[in-house]
Amino acid sequence: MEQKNEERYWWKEAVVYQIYPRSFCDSNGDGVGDLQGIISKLGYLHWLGVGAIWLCPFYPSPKVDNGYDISNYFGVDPEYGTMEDFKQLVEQAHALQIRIVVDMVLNHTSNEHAWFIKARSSKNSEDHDDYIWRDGSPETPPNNWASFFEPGAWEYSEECKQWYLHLFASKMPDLNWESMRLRTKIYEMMKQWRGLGVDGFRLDVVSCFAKTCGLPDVQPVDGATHFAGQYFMNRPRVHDYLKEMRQAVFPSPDFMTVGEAQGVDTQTAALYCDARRQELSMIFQFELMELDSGPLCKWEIVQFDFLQMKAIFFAWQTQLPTGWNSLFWSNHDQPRSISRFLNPPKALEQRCAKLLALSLHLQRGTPYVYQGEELGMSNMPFESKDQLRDYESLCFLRDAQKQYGFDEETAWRAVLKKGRDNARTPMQWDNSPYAGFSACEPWIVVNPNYKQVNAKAQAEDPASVLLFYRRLIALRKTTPLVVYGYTVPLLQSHTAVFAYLRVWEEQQWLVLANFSAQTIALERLGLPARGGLVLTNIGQETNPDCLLPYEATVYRVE
Ligand code: TEU
Ligand code: CA
Repeated sequence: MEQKNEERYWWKEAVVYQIYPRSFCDSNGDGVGDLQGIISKLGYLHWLGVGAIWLCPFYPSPKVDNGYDISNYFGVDPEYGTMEDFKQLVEQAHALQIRIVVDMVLNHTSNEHAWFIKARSSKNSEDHDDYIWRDGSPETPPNNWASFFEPGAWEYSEECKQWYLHLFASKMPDLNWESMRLRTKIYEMMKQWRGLGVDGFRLDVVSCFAKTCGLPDVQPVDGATHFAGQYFMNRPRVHDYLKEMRQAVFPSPDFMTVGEAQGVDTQTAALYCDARRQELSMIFQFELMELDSGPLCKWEIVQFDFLQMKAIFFAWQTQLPTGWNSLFWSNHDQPRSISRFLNPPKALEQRCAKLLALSLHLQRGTPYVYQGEELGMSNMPFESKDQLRDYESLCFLRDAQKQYGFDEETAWRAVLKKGRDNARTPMQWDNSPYAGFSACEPWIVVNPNYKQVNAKAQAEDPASVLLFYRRLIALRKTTPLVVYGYTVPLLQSHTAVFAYLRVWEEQQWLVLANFSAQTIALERLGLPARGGLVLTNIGQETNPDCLLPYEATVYRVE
């Protein structure tokens, strides 16, 4: 395996910690997380060893979609603090060698954004073309597309007597990226955030900016809803926009950009993050996240297939030679990974959380830790839909029967398993009331396991998930093999063990992870000889000839 000399950037070497501000830490006792709360936890993040924070939206918003519906792109929502707080956050994070990545939601705005209010006021307003309008009678939408959240993707405006497109909520109108005038306004805004010292952007829904002109009806494939992804995902024009954005806003490769790219495979991903194309540093792909979704929608839950999971990991490790991977098990849109991928017996939950961490963080790419994942936080046992806050889940419960033919019980079980609120319950800091997140009742229920699962308890427990993440992150900092080593897939057809080599110059590490509840003998599997132990998730001596249930171990190869 020849080792070409890598272009080295901080964003290849850092672990990124994702913060959902609303649920991270409440500093002023109103039950909602805020920027000062994040500032108060920078010491914890520095101690954990992360090199960057990705902040989910904290901009002014009516919060139909908890801030992904932005009403002012350059500001701080009063619930989260002030611009002064943001500047303080950047300054204090930088002082601790932690970089700041902010979320840019550029596919759509809130319907309360000044641009939309002007655009909607009249067909002749100069901002009208910032959005996607179609004529038509108020009874008949321009086409049959469904939105990600609702049965239809069009809303009629009585003001200008036209329909507007919304791929998400009806109060989140899509921006018209065909308009040069709009793109210029967007780039100016992005440069303002650069001016405040941010080190990177996470680009929301980046693969959907370009829509097929004509916006034709979609022919629903048997059973599937009117999902029109072929007309708005990964259209060629999106790369023209990203090249233009790169030159206008972040020409330097040292500035990090990660695009949320639904619908990409390794080939289409390379179009976004092949360094020679001068677009993005990396992307989030969703092949793994869609593994337990049926053809109908994410709510049609199928048992995820371990061999398919390995095939996806190995494809992304080996088929993106000129790009760079992001590595993640979860985020604010996904259920908690420990509940979703393993759902182990209670006694083994801690070992399983470490297995997920080790098997991901030792791959080639930039790891993302979603707040609470480092504690092994798990899904919330919601008791009623009154406890839900997420627009996507509430719409689904309203429409499940009509749109998918799900009965109430099936729909509720799907929300428990995959609803986004599972990831949005308050961060569990300690075993004081409300888990140390807030001094008063938070905006969303706290997971009742906070008395056992919390950062304070784990910081004092040598066998905790938290200290294991800290060791993994430290490994990445001190070992070029972990960052730049090549991945060699092993045991691709083994139904319990996920195994791969990492190769860097003369060094080789063997990563072994047993995703089953059985002990697996290793002798006859043709693995390289196990040398010195690097790290393991079992709190006892490892036996190089077998893997205990859910054991994950890294050996040097002699
Ligand atoms: O997510 C894009 C998106 O498609 C998500 O809705 C995701 O696929 C789905 O929720 C999986 O269940 C981005 C943001 O991450 C998400 O929080 C926003 O709701 C959405 O865009 C609109 O901005
Ligand atoms: Ca607060």
